[in-house]
Amino acid sequence: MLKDEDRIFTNLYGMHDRTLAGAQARGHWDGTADIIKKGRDWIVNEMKASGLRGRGGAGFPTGLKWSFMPKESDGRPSYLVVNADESEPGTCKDREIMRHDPHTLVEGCLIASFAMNANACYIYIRGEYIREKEALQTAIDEAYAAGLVGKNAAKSGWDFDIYLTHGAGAYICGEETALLESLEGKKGMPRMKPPFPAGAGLYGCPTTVNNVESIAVVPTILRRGGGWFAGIGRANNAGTKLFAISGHVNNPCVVEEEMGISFEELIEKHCGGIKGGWDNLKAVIPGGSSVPNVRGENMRDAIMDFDGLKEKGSSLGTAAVIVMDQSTDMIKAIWRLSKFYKHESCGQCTPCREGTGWMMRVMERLVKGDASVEEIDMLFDVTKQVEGHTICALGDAAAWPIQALIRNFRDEIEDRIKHKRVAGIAAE
Ligand code: L3W
Ligand code: SF4
Repeated sequence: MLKDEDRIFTNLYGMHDRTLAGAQARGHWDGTADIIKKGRDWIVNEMKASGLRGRGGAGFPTGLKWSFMPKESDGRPSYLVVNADESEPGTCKDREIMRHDPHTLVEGCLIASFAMNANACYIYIRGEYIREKEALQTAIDEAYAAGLVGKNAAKSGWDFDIYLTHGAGAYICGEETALLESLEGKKGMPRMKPPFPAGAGLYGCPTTVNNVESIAVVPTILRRGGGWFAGIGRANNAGTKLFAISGHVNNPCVVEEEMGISFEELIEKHCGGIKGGWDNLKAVIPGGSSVPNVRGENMRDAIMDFDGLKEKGSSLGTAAVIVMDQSTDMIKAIWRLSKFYKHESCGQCTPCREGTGWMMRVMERLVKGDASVEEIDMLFDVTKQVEGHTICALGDAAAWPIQALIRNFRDEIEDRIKHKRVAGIAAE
């Protein structure tokens, strides 16, 4: 359980003043120039020591990612790009940072950009996040007016500019290379990797793309020391983490907790328990809609970190915890996700373009029980042909929920087919 003094986001619920004055009163922007003056190597090493792993879904070590950036310019500028295109169903944690604690992000952008020799940072914010964009722009304007960003930012000797760009509502623009294409004014279609953005990113220049939460925790880590952050949670799973808990709990919420908290404690302490009690828990999607679902009875003792959820056959992902009780039609719930991924596929690679539509149509028939039992295995085979055979992770994201449905709820699918228990699909 996270101690109050270890909390990074002290205004997660917007109970306090989110302006620069309020942020400074809570300790943000304190000694920023001193951190920068310690130099790039110190910052990157401290980030490595902290054990921070990316908070956008993949969990890639942040300090290591920063170390891929060139130390000396080869004539090309370097960039930091912040991925604020939070669109993964169930995920709404970065939204709270940008709404209520935006200065954590702005200060983090300055320090991270300096560490990567970048004089400019672009924040790409989800199209639907209108109020969040306003809150963040206000924080950026305040920081410029106070000399915290701009020329000689925070009196550090480093010139730094920050730009906020609004997306247009496409999920795929949260994929880092599609985001870069969109920033360049093109259609948001993922690029082949390698080259990774650190080698050729925005306008072909060295670029690091980091999630909002990953950057917003940087100033506090550097003020308190990498060892402090590494001391929270378990080895390889360090730090505090924002969990966004939705669905059939008594009190859905976003909360900062210690990595490695048990699922039971997370739900009891912050959500007032499962609706109808633990026996009423049917399934959980623990890390945003892309990650495999887990049967309820297997979830109660789950350790909520990268390794703990891997042991459960799933993943921490974005730590968006979707709770489903016994009233949930699992086949219909996963069909709905299939529909989402089909809609959001950019269409440039065949297994995803054709596969997402094919999987959605079979799922639609399974919802109605209008299929043969043999088609369950055929559907599983198709998900395996999509998984790992596409340009970006959207193909995997479309395949994994269906694979887990078949593994965990095959009895329900077969029962639906055998008894033709028809469930309606509302027009959506
Ligand atoms: C240099 C190498 N850089 C990896 C970098 C790479 C990226 C990061 C992670 O997908 C996942 C996805 C969603 N040299 C490198 C290297 N990198 N090897 O490390 O890369 P990767 O490919 O493992 O993941 P990704 O493409 O960033 C992210 C999952 O997250 N997810 C959903 C996320 C949705 C949101 C949202 O709503 N905005 O975040 C949930 O689980 O399915 O698997 O920076 O360049 N050798
Ligand atoms: Fe586009 Fe899907 Fe291919 Fe990703 S996997 S590049 S979304 S078609």
